[in-house]
Amino acid sequence: MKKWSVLAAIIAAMGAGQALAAPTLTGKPPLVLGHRGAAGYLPDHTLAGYSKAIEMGADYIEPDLVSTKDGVLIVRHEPNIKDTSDIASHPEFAERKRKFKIDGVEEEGWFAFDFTLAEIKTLKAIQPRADRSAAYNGQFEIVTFDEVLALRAAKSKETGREIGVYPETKHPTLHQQLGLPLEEKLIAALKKYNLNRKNAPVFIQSFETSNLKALRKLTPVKLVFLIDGNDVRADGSIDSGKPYDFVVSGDPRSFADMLSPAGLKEIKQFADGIGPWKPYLISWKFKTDVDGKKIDVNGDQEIDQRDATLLPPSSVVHDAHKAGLLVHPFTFRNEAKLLAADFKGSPEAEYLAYFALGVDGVFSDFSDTAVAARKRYLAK
Ligand SMILES: [Ca+2]
Ligand SMILES: [Ca+2]
Repeated sequence: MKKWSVLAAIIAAMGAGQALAAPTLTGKPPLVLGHRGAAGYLPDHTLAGYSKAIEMGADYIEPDLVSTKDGVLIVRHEPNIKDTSDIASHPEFAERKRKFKIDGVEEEGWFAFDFTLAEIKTLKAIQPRADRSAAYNGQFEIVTFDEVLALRAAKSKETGREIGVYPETKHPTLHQQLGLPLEEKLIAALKKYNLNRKNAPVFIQSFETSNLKALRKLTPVKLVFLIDGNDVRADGSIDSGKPYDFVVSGDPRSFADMLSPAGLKEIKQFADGIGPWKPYLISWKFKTDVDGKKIDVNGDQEIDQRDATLLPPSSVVHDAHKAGLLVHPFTFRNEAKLLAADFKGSPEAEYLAYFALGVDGVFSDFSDTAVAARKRYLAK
């Protein structure tokens, strides 16, 4: 009864008339995708983090791929490693700090493509988020995609369940321009581990369309187009942004335009699913003052999602399923400040709302919470 009442409350919060629970595209339970490993607990993209995600029950682990100077795929969320490694405390690399435009936006730091793998191996990973534990900083090395696939194989054997891998090509156009393209090396690594086959437990994801189109010709594994956004405005509308390959090719469309029925039909030509930022599915709005500024509703001197309330769900899951596309929204996190007021501080309640929409998987920093919520959802 208790489980029902939580779900019912969320459905009610999302607006009357919403069907109780929509099925996933395949009818199978939604997947738990261990975002950057176990990002809520350990530094991103470390073997310890991926192992923890697997222990917590994640179905897939999620390595982000960037290239070193000598063309080796390593796992980092950005080419700029200033926030995810201890490079700032390596005086031997001080002079290698520089400014560089990543997809048209200037950054300062140390860039993976300026360093050989041997140099990268002298560094250690650190926690990039100020609100998460720094206790593991400096303990784990930066690893290659190959090492992640070896871990996946070993853990699959050890646990008796086939762990999936969900690599993301980071900034594929930029890597192409640098003469360090990611795609063929990615496929070669999958081949080495017998994962470049139809029905392999693999999804390749990208925020760009052109490399997915190229990959479609190179591999039978499933492909996912990520749909990014910059911000949720006070009224709940989304400031969308554009895929960088559209910027380069002069395609005027935004990420949001690709969620129209016509856009989804086009995506289906080169991908098996979409990975939308989660407010594209259920957005949230803020109360505003006379100047249109967001109001601190709970009076804690911060403006965050606790001050926002949910809007009714969009038709994106329905429309994507109708186009034959899987839907894997990102990113689910436990921190209370990242949860709309309707969820009353419960990350499980947020998962239940999205599961009820029929999403096919969730990218989560806290796979244990996602697995618990899924269990509760499936038990109803
Ligand atoms: Ca990622
Ligand atoms: Ca507040």
